[in-house]
Amino acid sequence: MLEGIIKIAKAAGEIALGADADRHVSVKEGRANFVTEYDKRVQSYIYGELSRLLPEAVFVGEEDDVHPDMMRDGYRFVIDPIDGTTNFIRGSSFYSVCIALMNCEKQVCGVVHVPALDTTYFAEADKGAFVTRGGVTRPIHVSGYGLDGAIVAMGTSPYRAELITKSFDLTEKLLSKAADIRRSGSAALDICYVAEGVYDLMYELSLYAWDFTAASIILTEAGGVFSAINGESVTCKLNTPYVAGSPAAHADFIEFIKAHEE
Ligand code: LIP
Repeated sequence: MLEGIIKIAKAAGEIALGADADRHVSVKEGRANFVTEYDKRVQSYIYGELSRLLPEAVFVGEEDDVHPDMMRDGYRFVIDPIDGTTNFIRGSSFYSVCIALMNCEKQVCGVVHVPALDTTYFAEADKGAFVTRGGVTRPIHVSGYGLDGAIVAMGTSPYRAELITKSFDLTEKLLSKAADIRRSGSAALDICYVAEGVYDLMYELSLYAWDFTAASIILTEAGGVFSAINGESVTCKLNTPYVAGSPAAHADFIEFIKAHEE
């Protein structure tokens, strides 16, 4: 199953790589919440291929017209066809094709393919996490960093204006302990960088399941911790504030949030 999903993610990535200069951009609800013809085309391709791979599965995808409750029995694919759409529109390499397979609340496997970087992160439950980059595959594991000296990634959205000040206030506070801050524009890619030990923590005050589910499977299989920002599980929530980190950085972050909210 995992090999088949990886093959589909890579083929989907070729659609994005072959995009016209005109991405055929439209705006969803809220300021700068972009979607392109390619987000829809990639999602449609992925749905068609996965339906052949696992006919009994249902789908939750960013570009669906209606998003069902995530608490569903049986197999469920959670898909972001292009995570980092604004980057994709502007020609940045930091966008990813995300495919997660869940069986109710159980993580089965996750694939995050970064087409423009020839990089594919993948993991299967209880079998570890891996990255294939330039044709070379190796296991990945989170770092040993706590919050002190950590590379902290964060995300925020112009279309969640009510969270922007809180996001940057928290980032400023974290920078009193962290080594530096990063913000790629693709949550899935940032979480995979945490899984690879390149970053140590990633948080965002509001993100959808299609942005984080595949990457969270890779992160936990790489020894990382993924939770809501208060430490609770997020497996079957559609939209939530979340934090991903090495065990030490995640624990420090949860304590840091408690100390700065009191
Ligand atoms: C993106 C997220 C990112 C967030 C952006 C955007 P999309 O997902 O991955 O972390 O900060 O605002 O939501 O919309 O490009 O799939």
